[in-house]
Amino acid sequence: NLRKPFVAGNWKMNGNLALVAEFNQKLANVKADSEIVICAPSLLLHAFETHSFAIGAQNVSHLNNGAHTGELSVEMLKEAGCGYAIVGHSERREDQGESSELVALKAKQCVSSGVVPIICVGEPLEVREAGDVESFVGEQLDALVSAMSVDELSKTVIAYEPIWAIGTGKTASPEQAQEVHEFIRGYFNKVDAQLAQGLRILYGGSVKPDNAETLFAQKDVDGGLIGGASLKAEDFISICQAAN
Ligand code: G2H
Repeated sequence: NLRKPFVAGNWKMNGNLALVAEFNQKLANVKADSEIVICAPSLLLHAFETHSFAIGAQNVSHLNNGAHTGELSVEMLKEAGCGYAIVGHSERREDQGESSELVALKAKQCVSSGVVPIICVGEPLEVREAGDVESFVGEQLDALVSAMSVDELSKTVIAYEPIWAIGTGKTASPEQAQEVHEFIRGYFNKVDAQLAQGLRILYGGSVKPDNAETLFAQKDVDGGLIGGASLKAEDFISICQAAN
């Protein structure tokens, strides 16, 4: 397998300096063959001691520095030690009205500064029930392919997060996840075969220590984006080890 397993924690709007200190201590000697990233609130990033894992942001501006009140530029995040940034999480697509076109610009901005965007896609329940998952996710991917070159796309990570599985305790079955991951890889295969082979596609949505291994064992699942379970060091560590 030429794709190195990848596990990213998404703390969302949770955590504090005490939790960072706990993670610094408990993750210091973790042995895992996967790439491990913690995407914490940006104000906490400075406090991580990143010896055994990397850090990432949960959002980034698509613009350079300038008159954009409240935004953080990719260069600022980079200076804070970020190697990664989540873009287009469904919570932001919903709460902040981020369009797929904007998400693509954010991803492109990350790549231009050498930050790896973790680009989230995924369908709501009514789309799944209507049998339209592939056209819905396909449109989210279309926006990426129109804005980015093959070389740029090769410097990204994709996360498939079915919205009905996020924070609900309902996980997609390994077969449901594999089906969509295979569709996503197939989509990129039509763009460029080498791109598709190397692209890491993560699954996100209620991943826990007891379901991680079977999810990660699927052929096209290269790791996970972990929300709730990434807030407990022990759970997060065992999920990281399940990705080896
Ligand atoms: C999906 C996931 C992390 P959770 O949003 O991005 O969260 O694991 O809590 O469902």
